[in-house]
Amino acid sequence: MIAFITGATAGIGKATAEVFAKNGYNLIITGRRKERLDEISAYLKATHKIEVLCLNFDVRNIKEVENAINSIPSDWKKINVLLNNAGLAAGLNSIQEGNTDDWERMIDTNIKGLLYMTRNIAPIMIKNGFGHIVNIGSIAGKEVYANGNVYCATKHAVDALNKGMRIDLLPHNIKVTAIHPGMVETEFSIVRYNGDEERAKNVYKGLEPLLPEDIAETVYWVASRPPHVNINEIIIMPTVQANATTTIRK
Ligand code: NDP
Ligand code: 8X3
Repeated sequence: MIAFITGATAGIGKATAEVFAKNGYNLIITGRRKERLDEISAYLKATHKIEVLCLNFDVRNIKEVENAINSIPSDWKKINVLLNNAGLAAGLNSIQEGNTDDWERMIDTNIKGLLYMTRNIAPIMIKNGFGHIVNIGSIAGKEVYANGNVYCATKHAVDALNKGMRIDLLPHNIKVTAIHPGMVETEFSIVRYNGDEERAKNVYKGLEPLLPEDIAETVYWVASRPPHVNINEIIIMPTVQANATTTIRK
């Protein structure tokens, strides 16, 4: 069994790689930080006795995506699961004060990156006659909060694409699932606040957020249902979070 995980150098993608490895999957893992990819690959191979193929590229760059996928050896093309996980929030500003570079990064990564990946992997799955695409959305794809404007829009797009893909891929025996998490403590907030670790820590202060492992277990659970069962989507929250803006803090 083979799982292809984008954004496996940190957070949810990294934790998911480990859960699939623990369950005997061979892995194709991706990210821009090559050193981290190589370290994670060495660790997973040694710990779980699996095979790992590292692909080092930026999901925003269509040529890099195509070259990386064209470079996959044929015995690695029996891809059972694609996890479209690479993504980010950049900034938290009102629409009138938004940074347009941040907008481009979010749109290019969260929407176009996910599309480029799907456009290149879905034909391989169609040829194989099986596959499962799992898209990481967000609670931000289900509701909108102050200053979340563009990030929320990108995750609403993921929600729509998840539904559209399921229809288009239905005749090809390809399952499509979205997982929409609330707060998960990863590098997400450090990236959102442009490296400001103090500000990022405050996001999770006084509450128990989800861990990347919680999402990883969920991804594995949806991918391990019997062939006749597809989980369309899951919204998964910390117990202390009711929606994007309502939490209980100590
Ligand atoms: P992290 O910042 O910890 O991890 C993000 C991963 O995405 C990294 O491996 C990073 O790799 C990769 N990535 C980002 N941009 C690119 C790019 N242009 N090309 C290739 N890879 C890229 O964040 P999370 O694990 O939290 O985020 C994973 C997904 O979960 C995202 O889609 C996010 O929107 C979503 N999410 C997160 C929530 C949270 O609270 N943390 C809640 C809901 C959804 P590298 O930098 O090496 O390229
Ligand atoms: C990440 C969760 O609430 O910061 O997608 O948008 S939130």
